[in-house]
Amino acid sequence: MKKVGIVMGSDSDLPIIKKATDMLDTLGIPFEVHVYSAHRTPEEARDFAVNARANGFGVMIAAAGMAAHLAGAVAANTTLPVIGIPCKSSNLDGLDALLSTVQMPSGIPVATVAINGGANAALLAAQILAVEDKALADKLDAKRKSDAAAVLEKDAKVAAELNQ
Ligand code: RP5
Repeated sequence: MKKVGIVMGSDSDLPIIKKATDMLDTLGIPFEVHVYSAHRTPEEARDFAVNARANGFGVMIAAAGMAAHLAGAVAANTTLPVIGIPCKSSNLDGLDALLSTVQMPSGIPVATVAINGGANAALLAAQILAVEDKALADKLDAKRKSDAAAVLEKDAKVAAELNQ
């Protein structure tokens, strides 16, 4: 299976990335994580993206806060799909990172998930890899079913408690 390449702008983004790596672990998807910044270590971020396809990656996840240019910088240097996670890390509650990540110019797309959306970033990466991987698609189907069952269990509890 192709790996997921994960990069974060700072180790202060780690709690968000942990949500992604936990989900990938659950699904049995291999990944590689790095701390590379679009601003502080631009060469390393660029090299990771430029070499990603040759190094066995199938999709990239990039997480950053504040003036969050990392996902865009990765996307500029690969045609692998890039998923951006805007991180809440400033006085602007993540809105700065959201806009910096999502507002890409035509030609260089970044699939942006919600602010701090680490789990969804991993699930989207899994869904991209599952296009060519039936076993992984089956795992994703099973997860949807068990997630739905958990919600219906909560419905039954709330209904039993509150409905007349
Ligand atoms: C961004 O600035 C990082 O992605 C992080 O979210 C934010 C703050 O970084 P640190 O000052 O905590 O290293 O580049």
